[in-house]
Amino acid sequence: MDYRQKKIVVIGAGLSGQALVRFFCDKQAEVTLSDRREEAQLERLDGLAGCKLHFDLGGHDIEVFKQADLIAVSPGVPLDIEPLVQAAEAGIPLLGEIEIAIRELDAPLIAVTGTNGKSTTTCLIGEILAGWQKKCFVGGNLGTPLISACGTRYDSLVVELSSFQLETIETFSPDFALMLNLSEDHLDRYADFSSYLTTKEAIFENMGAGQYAILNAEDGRVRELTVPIAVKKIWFSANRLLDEGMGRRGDQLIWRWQGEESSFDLNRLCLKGEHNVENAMAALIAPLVMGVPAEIAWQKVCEFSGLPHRMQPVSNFNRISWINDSKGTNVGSVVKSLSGLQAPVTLIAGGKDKGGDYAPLREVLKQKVTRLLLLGEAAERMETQLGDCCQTQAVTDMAAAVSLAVRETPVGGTVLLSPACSSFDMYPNYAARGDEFILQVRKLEEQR
Ligand code: UMA
Ligand code: ADP
Repeated sequence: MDYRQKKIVVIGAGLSGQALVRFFCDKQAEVTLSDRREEAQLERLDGLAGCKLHFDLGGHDIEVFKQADLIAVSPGVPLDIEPLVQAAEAGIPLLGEIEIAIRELDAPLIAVTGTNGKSTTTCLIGEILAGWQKKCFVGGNLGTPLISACGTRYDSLVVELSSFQLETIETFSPDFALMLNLSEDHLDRYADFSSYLTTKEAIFENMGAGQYAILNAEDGRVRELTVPIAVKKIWFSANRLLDEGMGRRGDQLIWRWQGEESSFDLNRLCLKGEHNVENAMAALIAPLVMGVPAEIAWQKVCEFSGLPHRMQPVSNFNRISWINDSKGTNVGSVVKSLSGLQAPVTLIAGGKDKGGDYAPLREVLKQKVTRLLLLGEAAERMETQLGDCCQTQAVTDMAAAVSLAVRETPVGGTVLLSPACSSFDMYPNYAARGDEFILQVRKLEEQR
């Protein structure tokens, strides 16, 4: 696309916004960066070094928006904010970061979505393709914006997509689209669960012949949502053998495709937990269809020991197992994380309330959790919905949570940070929250 001399307004000065500014500056556009926050409140703008641009900070100036040739929006910016509504009424085109990027890129594209397991699965696919000596871009919602891939030649692109990013796609059409699972999330942005599901479904909207949907056969919502899509479906099931696709027999994964069968021994897998078996299965499929030899693919999956902030073992201080699952940012993920642990667990949860129902946690709380410590804005609503399942207490901050946890968790027990909420009420992101948990545990170790 030719953006020379075009007036582009980039909204959001975070990771996506800074990468967009750099992209448009390189294309010699006239760029304005707009953010609702004042300059002093912004995180570092390191990504903008060397870029010539205008700023519209401390709010969005509707006049600036109305004079734009294009508005480029970051995923965290809701499309119904007043300045965007007015700009749309004035006929100003709007594109999201993913759509802008994909119009410039031309390598085989694997897109990963679903409610949970996206980052782990995206990284696994990246590891497999890198092991096949392919130059592979791995990013998206995971952390490196897709737009930063523009200008470099890649053999393949592996992109994690959130529902926010899927809201603004227009022509995006991946060669492989993975839908891992679907449960309630982001109800602070969507009117209801069904609007969230509709957004997720958009991943398939431009797909057609020669492309593949990789789907979880054991997730009823995934099955239902994908009934109408006209793309070749490849299923995976962690519970049973499949005639075609990735199934399971005991501790073997069985891949059946085009009359051939290969098997993968789960005993070699480094990753822990049933949810990671699902992620590993989902991750293998696209590379195998692309022609990666089964042994290379499995070797790379088995070597992968997981990402930080996802069921990350932190310490065995006081003979308690301390686990950081700060990326457990919705109810579905916390159910999975707790299911894989033995009682007694002290659970540290809470944060920014996304407006969903906490009730799906009730059963697993009763089985596994003896102490529930609640942080942040969501504490009150969580206590109301869950307070009768186990002993529950609101705490002011992570230091208080950790010091209570060490006093009240018995030897042999587990302290799990898995919030079921986003972090933005108290931290810049989930990683800062996880780091704070680790820091507080390290302080305990030092005090001893
Ligand atoms: N802002 C405005 N006006 C608004 C709203 C926000 O100016 O009305 C500004 C904020 O003041 C802030 C900026 O927008 O300065 C932040 O933009 P952003 O929220 O899009 O954040 P980025 O740093 O660009 O990060 C985004 C993703 N964040 C979100 O979707 C919330 C990152 O996913 C992603 O890694 C990154 O792009 C690169 O692709 C994080 C995330 O929390 C991990 N994702 C959610 C999740 O996984 O649950 C969807
Ligand atoms: P996402 O990128 O979708 O948030 P991650 O791979 O970062 O997913 O994992 C975040 C958390 O979600 C994990 O710590 C775990 O609690 C949970 N999780 C991971 N994979 C799955 C899965 N396949 N099904 C359900 N929960 C999962």
